[in-house]
Amino acid sequence: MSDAAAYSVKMRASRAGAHVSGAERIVTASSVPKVAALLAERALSHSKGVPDFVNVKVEALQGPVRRVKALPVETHVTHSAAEGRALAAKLLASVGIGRADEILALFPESHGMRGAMLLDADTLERLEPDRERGVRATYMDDVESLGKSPVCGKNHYAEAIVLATKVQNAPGIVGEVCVSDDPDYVTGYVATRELGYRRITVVKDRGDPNGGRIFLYRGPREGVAETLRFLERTPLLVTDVPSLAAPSGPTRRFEGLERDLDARREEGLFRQCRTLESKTGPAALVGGRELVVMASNDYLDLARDERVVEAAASAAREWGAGSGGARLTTGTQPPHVALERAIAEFKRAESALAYATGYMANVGAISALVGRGDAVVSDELNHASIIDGCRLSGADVLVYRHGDLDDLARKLALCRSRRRRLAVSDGVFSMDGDLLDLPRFLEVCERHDAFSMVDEAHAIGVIGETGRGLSELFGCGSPDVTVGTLSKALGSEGGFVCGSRLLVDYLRNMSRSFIFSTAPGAPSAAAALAALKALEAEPWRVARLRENVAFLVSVLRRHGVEAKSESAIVPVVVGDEKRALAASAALEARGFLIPAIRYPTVARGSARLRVAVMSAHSESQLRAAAEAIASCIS
Ligand code: WAQ
Ligand code: MG
Repeated sequence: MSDAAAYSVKMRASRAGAHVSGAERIVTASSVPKVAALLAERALSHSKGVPDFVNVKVEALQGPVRRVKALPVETHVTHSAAEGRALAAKLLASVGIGRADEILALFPESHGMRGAMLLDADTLERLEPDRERGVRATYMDDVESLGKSPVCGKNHYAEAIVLATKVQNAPGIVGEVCVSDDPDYVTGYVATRELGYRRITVVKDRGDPNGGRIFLYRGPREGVAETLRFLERTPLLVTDVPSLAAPSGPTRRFEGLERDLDARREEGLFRQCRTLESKTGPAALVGGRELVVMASNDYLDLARDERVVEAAASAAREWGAGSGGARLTTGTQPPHVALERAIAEFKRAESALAYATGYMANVGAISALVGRGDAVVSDELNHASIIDGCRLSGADVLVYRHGDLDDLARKLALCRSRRRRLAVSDGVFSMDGDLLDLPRFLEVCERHDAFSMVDEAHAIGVIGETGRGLSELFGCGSPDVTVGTLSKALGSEGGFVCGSRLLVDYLRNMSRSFIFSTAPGAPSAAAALAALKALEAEPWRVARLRENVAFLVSVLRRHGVEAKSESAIVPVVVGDEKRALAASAALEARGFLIPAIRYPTVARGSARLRVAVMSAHSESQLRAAAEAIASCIS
C-alpha cells in the first residue's frame, strides 16, 4: 500500500453552531467511502446530542506521508489533583520549563477552546493567532488505520498519543500539557521529546470541567509561522501507538480498581452500606443506638403495617417464597395478577405491568419504546434509572434544562423527523422534591406528537388528595406511560408501568427487563396489594404526611433555614461535599439519621441533606429534627 494514495477524511458535527464531535482518519483511496460513512454515523449518534450540521471532508494528500514513531508512554499513578499537578510541574522543570505553576493555572482560560493555547515557554506570552479558537493540530492519524479496516469508535487515549506525538515533532515545540476537559475524567499528561508521553492519572478534581491543551514554544517569533504550518498543515502518520492494556498479572489488573477507589475516598465520596438493625419505621437501631430516621421512602409507614406484613407471610405460606421463574414462563401467580389489576384501578388506567424494581420499569419501558433512529428528550435532573434507560435504548438522547418545558418543546421540535419521540420526566424529583408541571408537559408532548412518560416513584401515595399522583393533584389527564414503584410509599418492593392496554401488551412483549428477569415472589406482590388497599381505605395517611412536611418546613424556616417542599422530600442544600458529610455526622450524634447526598447523585458543589418525612413522624420528632438541622449546618 503506497502512502501516496493517502486521503484525509475529516468529520465535524455541530448543533446550533456549537461543536458536538469531530474526528479525522488518514486512509487509502479504497477505504474512503466506508470511513466517510462510519464517521457520519458516529456524528449522528453522538451522546452529546443530535447535530443539525455534519460535514465530512475528503482530501487527497500530496506526496508520501511522513511517518514517525509514537512517543513512549509512561503512566504515573497519582491520587489527588495537587499530587498530579506537582508531578506535572516537576516533569516540566526537569526539561528546563520553569514556570509550570503559572502554566497550569491557565487551564480555566483554555476551557472551551477548540484548539490549544500556544505559549512562549519562558515568557508565557500567548502566540496563537486566534485566541478564542486556539491552534488545532490536524492531518494526523495512527498508521494502523491506513492498512486495516477502520475502527471508528473513540479511543481518547490513542488519539491523545497521536496528537502529542505530532506536536512534539513540530519545530520549536518543547513541551505540551494536557488536562482532560471532561468533568468526569481526571487524567492528563505532560509530553516532551525527552520524557515521552507521561500520563498522569489524577490531575484535577472530579467534577471540574476546566481542561484543554497548552503547547509550549521556544524560539524566535519568526519561527512561529513555521510551527503553525507544521501543526495545521503537514500530514503525519504515527506508528507503534501502544494500546492502553495494562501489563498483565493479577496485581496490575487490580491496581486500577484500587486507585479509583482511593480517589473516591480522598474526595469524601466513598460509600458503604449502613445496617439498620430493626424493622423499617420512623425510628431504627443503628449500631445499637436508636435514631430517628428521616431518610426512608416508606413515607406512609406501611412496610411494617400488620396487614401488609401478614399478607406477605400468608402469601409465602400459600404460594412459596420465590416465584421460580420469569413472568412469561412460570413466575405468574394469582397475587401478581390481582396486584396488576389493583394498580390499574388505583391509577385509573386501563392496564398495568409489574416489574421487579422501579429501576427496571424505567429501563425496560424506555428501551422498549424507542431505539436507534428515535429520540428521547429527558429532564437534566431525572433519576439514574431514566438516564440508564435512555442510554440503553440506543435512541439519540437530548437533555432539557430542569423543569424548562419551553426547552423541552424546542428539543422535541429538533427531532421532528424521527420515527418516534419520547419525552420523559420525573413526577417528583428525587433529590429536590419539586414537581413536574404535568398539564403543560402533556400539552407540549401532544403538540409535538411525542410519547409522554412520567416516573411517579416519589408521587404515589404522596401527591394528590388520596395519593394517586400528579393527575389527581392537577386534575388533568395521565401521560401515555406512567411509571411507579411499590417500594416506597407502598412499603413493599417492585415497580410498575401503567397506561393503555395496548401499551401494556407492547411492554409485556418488548420490554427486556420484564421478560428476562425472575418475577418477584408472591409475598411482595401480596404485600403491595395489601398496602394499596390500606392506602385507599386510609387517605388520612396522605393528609398526615402533608401536614408533617408543612410543619417541618415551617420550623426549619423559623430557624433561618431555607426550605420548601411540594412532596415528602425536603432538601437542605449545603453545597460543599465535606460540609454536608460533617452536618450529617453531627445530626447522627444527636440521634437523627439524615444522609448527605453527594456527587454523582447530585451535581458537584450542591451536596445536601435530604430530609424525608413520614406520616408516622411525631410533632416532637419533627421539631427536634428541624432544630438539630438548623444548628448542624450553621
Ligand atoms: N489540536 C489542538 N488542541 C486540541 C485538539 C487538536 N487537534 N483536539 C483537542 N484539543 C484541545 C481542545 O482545547 C479540547 O477542548 C481539549 O484539547 C481536550 O480535547 O492518556 O480530553 O479531545 O488517558 O476532549 C487526555 C488523557 C484526554 C488521555 C484528552 O481530549 C489519556 C482530552 P479532547
Ligand atoms: Mg475531552
